[in-house]
Amino acid sequence: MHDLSEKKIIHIDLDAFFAAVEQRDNPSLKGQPVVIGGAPDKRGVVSTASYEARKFGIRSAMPTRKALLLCPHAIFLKPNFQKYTTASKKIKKIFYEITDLVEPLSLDEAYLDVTKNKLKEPIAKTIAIYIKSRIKGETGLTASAGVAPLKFLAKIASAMNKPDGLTVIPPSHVQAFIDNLPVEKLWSVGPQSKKKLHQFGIFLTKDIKSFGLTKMEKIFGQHGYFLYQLSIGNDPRPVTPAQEAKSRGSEHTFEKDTLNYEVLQKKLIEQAGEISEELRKNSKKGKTITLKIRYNDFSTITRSHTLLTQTDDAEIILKQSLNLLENQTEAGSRPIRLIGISISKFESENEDLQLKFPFLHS
Ligand code: TTP
Ligand code: MG
Repeated sequence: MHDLSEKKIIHIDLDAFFAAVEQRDNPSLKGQPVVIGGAPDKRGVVSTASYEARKFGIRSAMPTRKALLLCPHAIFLKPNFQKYTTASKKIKKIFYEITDLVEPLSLDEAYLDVTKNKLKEPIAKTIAIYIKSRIKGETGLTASAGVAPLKFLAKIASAMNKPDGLTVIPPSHVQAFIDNLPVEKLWSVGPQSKKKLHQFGIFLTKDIKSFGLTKMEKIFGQHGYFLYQLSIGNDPRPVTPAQEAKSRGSEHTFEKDTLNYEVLQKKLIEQAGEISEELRKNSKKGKTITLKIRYNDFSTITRSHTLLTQTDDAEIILKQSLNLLENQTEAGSRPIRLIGISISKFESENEDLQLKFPFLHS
């Protein structure tokens, strides 16, 4: 195990984020089952549910129709992304006042490495309490925090006492904590890996340890190596500061799968316009245009074209997308569920590459 006194990591995750914002802004929703998501009659899914709604079994990603059956008196609301983004920016600002080593995972979630921090505060728990109270004061929302010397443990810890939780796993408790962790709690273990681990009699993380590195690698390959490292308290992943988005895009899921070529073209016109506007707002230009198509059986393809020069021009983006649609997809003959365009390879990335690999351009 690495020297665990080395690192102090905090994982912050807001509680029932979208629903909490709505309850904050409309007091009549407080204490009520609130569900944020797409409309029940339009194949929408639940984005999130307030803790009151979760008592009825409502969960994220569940069809809204099902949520309605579970709790007919719940209040269903459409998401209001502008509000969520505003709150998200506020919490990020607080994080950066503490350290630049912030790794946001989504609008409401981030890792902070506070081993060294701008507050010069040596006790990570004190920082976590401070962050929670600043978030409450500045956004009116509650957050849960996990404090641990390893990334994966900080994340598990923040989920342990939700909502408004604060859980600390001090270095001296780390190994015992890991030993008794069910394997499915480990970062990177999904339903498939869980099943396979169970088949080998590996249920708790200490079973990975006793299984041994050699056998883990033999059976699970690289993943086995990684899991073994976690089991002995080595999480090699540093908190990695956010990088600027590498692509910009726009996607749309149709209410009904479509065979209609004109409907697809119309959507691409809209999307090319949106992307161009977004690029211009951010003074960005991209070179690679990617069309994404999801057919009605959920199989998904992407097809790309790289231009000779960068662009932010809606017409050029549209022309290339239509070209890809016509020549490289089954549009018109196979029902399509989702269509999207994105653009990547921004100027600065190429400049970076040129600096690193000047021979590429000689
Ligand atoms: P989460 O942090 O996963 O969930 P949460 O904040 O609603 O609840 P918890 O208290 O358990 O942390 O996700 C943050 C927000 O992201 C959530 O409020 C809505 C959105 N979201 C989706 O839109 N779809 C999803 O499938 C999930 C999981 C989240
Ligand atoms: Mg959350």
